[in-house]
Amino acid sequence: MSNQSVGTTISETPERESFYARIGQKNLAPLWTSLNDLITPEPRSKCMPAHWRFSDVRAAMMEAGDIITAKEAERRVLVLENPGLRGESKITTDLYAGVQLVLPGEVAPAHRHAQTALRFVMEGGGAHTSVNGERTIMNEGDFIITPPMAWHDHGNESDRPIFWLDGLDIPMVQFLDASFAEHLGEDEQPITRPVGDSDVRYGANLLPIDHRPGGGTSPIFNYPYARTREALERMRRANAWDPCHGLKMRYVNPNNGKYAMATMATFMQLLPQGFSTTSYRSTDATVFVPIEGRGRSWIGSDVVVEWGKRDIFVVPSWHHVRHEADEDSVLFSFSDRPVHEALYLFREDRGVA
Ligand code: 1HN
Repeated sequence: MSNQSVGTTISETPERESFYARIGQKNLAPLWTSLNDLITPEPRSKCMPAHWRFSDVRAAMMEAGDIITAKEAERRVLVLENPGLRGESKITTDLYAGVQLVLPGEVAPAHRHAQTALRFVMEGGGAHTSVNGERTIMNEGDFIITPPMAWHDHGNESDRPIFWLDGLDIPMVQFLDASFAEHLGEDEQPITRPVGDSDVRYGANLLPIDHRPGGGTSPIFNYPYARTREALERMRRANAWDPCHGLKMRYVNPNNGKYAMATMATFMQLLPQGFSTTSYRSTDATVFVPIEGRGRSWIGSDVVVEWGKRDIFVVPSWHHVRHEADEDSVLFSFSDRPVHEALYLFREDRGVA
């Protein structure tokens, strides 16, 4: 019963076909021919399990570095296109992801837009991004937020290339027809606050006495890896492993205890050497980026991804996933879970214990 489709298969007759053609001219269509595809018994997605090796992405990015500057491109990014959604600039049905390269001495000029962006630094360090008048230094493993309509520009004053993953809610904003964007007209925005200001102001389990939380985005815009990694390392001593996730934490907005961004959830998880998770599935298609370690993940019924440090892989909605770590492994991940939860659509299945 539960796996049965809503509606039945309708056979076509010449009379029906000619009726559909006639009403089509009046912008009308029968529901009974498409009901099965509209109301599916379980999520049915064009989004496919996918895997990008960092070595491939890095090589392509360095070639991109030879043919275009960050300034000319505005953002020198290679889009991670889900193989089931080619040409749509989507890594999942409602999320965008790309890998961005800023070479030493380059700038990516200031602009702002309605879309929320997350950055996850994959390789390099000592570059910076500025958000709303404050700079932060970007280091490997850092999770950095660009809130909606916040001016942002990036620069690399270090002596090595920096690569990071951009995750944006572009397809979601596109679906809602709510995109706005503008250029500042300058490479860099004016800096009005010292480096680290929002971290000390909002990231030390304290809030300014007259702080009035506004918007759905965390006021902390850089969650440094050093601190996240230290937390995971100290928690592992409790030896309290979740069978589905190992040790998995979510990044939090201190204003409200919710996710750090309104549209995207971010997580960091530790899988110790030799750990095998049990099978898990949830409605939020998830993008994983291992930042340490090596292992494999079984996705759905027929895909195995052998992942290493800095690879990227996708688990589509409602696909079972199971991870196995060959070394101590740390996996960053993000998804559209806040939207599922806000709309009471979130479901998860932790399997049978
Ligand atoms: C954007 O603003 C950035 O600021 C990166 O680094 C990727 C992809 C589409 C639209 C805006 C950035 C982007 C983007």
